[in-house]
Amino acid sequence: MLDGEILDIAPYGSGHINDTFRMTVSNQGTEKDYILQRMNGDIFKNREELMENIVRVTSFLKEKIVAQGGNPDRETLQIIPTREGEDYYKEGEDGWRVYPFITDTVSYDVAETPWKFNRSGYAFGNFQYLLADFPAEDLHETIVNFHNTADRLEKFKKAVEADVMGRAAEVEKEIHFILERQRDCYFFGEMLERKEVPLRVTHNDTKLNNVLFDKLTEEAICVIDLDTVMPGFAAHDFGDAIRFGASTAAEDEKDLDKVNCSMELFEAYFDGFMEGCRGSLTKREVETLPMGAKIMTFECGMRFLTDYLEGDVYFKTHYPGQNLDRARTQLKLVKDMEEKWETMQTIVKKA
Ligand code: ADP
Ligand code: GN1
Ligand code: MG
Repeated sequence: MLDGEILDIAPYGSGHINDTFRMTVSNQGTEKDYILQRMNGDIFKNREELMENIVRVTSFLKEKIVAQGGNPDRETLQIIPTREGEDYYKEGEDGWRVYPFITDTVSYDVAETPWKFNRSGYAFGNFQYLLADFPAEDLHETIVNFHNTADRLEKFKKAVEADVMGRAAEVEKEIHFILERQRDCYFFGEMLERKEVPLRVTHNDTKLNNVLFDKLTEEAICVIDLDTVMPGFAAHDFGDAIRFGASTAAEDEKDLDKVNCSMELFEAYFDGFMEGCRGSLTKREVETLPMGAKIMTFECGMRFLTDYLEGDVYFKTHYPGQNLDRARTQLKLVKDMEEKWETMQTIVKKA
């Protein structure tokens, strides 16, 4: 519940899913900022369950952070309940939530230095470490089959088949590239069946702009965007971060010559992630980290292309064809990772 007068509400951040606003409230002469968010109801069908997850996870994190002598007001999100004591405000099909705005922080769309990327790796590794004994069975699956790559492949094939926008012919090369590599989509599912890797509580959307950096210390202090915290693979959290942050260009760069996976950034993130996980990953999990990077990038490319074929109904776009540009950068990154496979293996063997 917030008392006071709303002075300003302005769009904020560059997320692809929710509508995010920075809201300034004045109360008895003091101004305070909040993050006001409309959850995307097309994507998150069950906001009740989603918010239950977030409240559980953030309460758990708060206790851990306090126990370790940290500052929970800066190191975790915390939901501000409504006047009625609900976790969020329901307005028809919409759901709105409010978090305190964590002041003097910044989130990056590009890793400015390997060191900053290293710290984001630490933050996501630490996030997973802190949640290692969270009761995973308490979590709802907010998006079913979110990182089930085999299921993403099926959905992609259906979109190609249906071709509702008549765009398939234009992207024949990209379709071919994906189909040539479809075997990879089963990698983690098969590993799980053979019980070679465990399911952990993971973030599942570890891109660089989902962590807040302290402007003063330049440390990555708070993992945000908790909509997809669910049981998953450590290598997926590692891989999704590499996909976005180790790229030498923007996610929608048109000039593919500029798009490469930087091994310097890969190594920086690997070191930070391992530090944050504090030895909790098994040997096999560490071995699968490069595959996590390749598969998360491949899956994301497939998702962007699926959305392009379906008429841009999932990811927010700011110009026509943006999802195709995004898909192309991801597929270029996959190709580049294949060429740098040995280097990635050498880096993870350090551990
Ligand atoms: P989306 O799901 O659309 O990506 P996010 O939850 O990631 O939405 O929020 C979008 C952006 O808003 C983030 O990248 C970050 O820059 C900013 N942001 C979100 N929560 C906070 C917060 N509590 N304090 C400060 N900035 C925030
Ligand atoms: C979305 O919400 P945001 O912008 O942090 C998406 C991720 C994709 C990413 C691609 C819930 O992340 O899975 O990897 O875009 N989130 C959801 O940039 O689908
Ligand atoms: Mg986000």
